[in-house]
Amino acid sequence: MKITLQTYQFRRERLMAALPDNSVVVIRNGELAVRNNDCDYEFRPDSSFYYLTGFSEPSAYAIISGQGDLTLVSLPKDPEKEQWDGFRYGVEGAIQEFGATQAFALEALDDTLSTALDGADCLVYCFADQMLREQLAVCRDGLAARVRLGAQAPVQLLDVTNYVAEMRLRKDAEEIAIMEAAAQISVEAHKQAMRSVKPGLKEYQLEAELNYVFMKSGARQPAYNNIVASGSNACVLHYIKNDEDIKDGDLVLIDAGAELSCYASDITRTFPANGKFSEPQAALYQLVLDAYQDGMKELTVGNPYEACHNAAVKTLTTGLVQLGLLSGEVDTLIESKAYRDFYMHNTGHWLGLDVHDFGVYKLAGESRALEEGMVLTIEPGLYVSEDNLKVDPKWRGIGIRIEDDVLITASGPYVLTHGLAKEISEIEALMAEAHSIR
Ligand SMILES: [Mn+2]
Repeated sequence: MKITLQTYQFRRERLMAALPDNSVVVIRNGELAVRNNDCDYEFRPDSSFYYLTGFSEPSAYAIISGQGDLTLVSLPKDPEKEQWDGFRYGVEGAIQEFGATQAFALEALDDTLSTALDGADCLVYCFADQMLREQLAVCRDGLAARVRLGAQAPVQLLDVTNYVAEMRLRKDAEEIAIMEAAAQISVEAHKQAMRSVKPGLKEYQLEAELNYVFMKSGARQPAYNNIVASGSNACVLHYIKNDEDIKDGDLVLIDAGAELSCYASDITRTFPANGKFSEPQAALYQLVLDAYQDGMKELTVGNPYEACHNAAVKTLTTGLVQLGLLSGEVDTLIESKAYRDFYMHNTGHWLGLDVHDFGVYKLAGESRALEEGMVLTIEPGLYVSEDNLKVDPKWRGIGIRIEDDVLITASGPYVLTHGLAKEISEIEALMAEAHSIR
């Protein structure tokens, strides 16, 4: 599954059409990062760079000008280096394989930037990219110093971030196909985890099942660090140590998603280590599931983004009162955010090339309306701290989250992560079946 060259070209054309006349865009793909001594982490391209070029080598720069013309600056062909570190496209490959109108070796970066900026009115780059910011400042100073020789530095600076974010927010058919494929790999990984869990395993031994299914299915990496949290570890929202024993009677919360062609998926499921929810676990679980269902109803075209969260909060708060974890009037408890003792995060986020994808959530101070082609997560949860002495001890240390990936369509929410058990009866049945086979 691959994005076509025409799509990358079309994206660059759309970006340039959104920018002022005579703009030049400069973006950078990032550098290899050292893990230890002479070992690097595997390189993962910058999401926006990849979105506009499809080029995934480190140390690369893209200059976009005119109607979307691409100039690529990248590591040159070098047989000796390639013998050790692997293939490089080089100048020829950049033109032939990526549709660049021009390409240069990295050593020509300064001259290439200088030529590209000279005479442009508006320089567009990622303001948060400190290294690029400094390189471009040196380049602009160089042009300013040569003004009597006819050089002309751009006078306007614009941050590219929100322009690309708006484009990335609405997914096209190619992206949706990849995201559904990534989502379905994650569904299989979560099923595998539910089937193989048993008390006595280390959390990371269960994590191994996820990584096995991801890689076997064609996804080389998870989209983010796998969270495999048993018992009260589930109350740590980004728990990634994953090194404790899974105990009989624990719930296990897994938040993990495969990355495919740089697109993320993001699923959370919570299930009992021994295959059977206890009564308090089931009561809180059902409440989170009700909040999920009520939030899902709000994921329709034209509805504000925050409607899903508000619906989930209302359901959760109402249920917390009914179960006796909170006391008072529901509206007052929502107003005072009393639910935040048990539910301290939002009910979702944009999903795409980044797991927390680019894109603003408000426009002019108002929650933005959902549109066809947007992809977001829905992920209500409840987390009762072990130290919460205000609630009955039976609730303490329970952490639950249920999360799926949703595409907004004209006919309602479409769950990309479809087919994965989430009802209590479905989860218990899937686990019982696996136990009987084992
Ligand atoms: Mn998420």
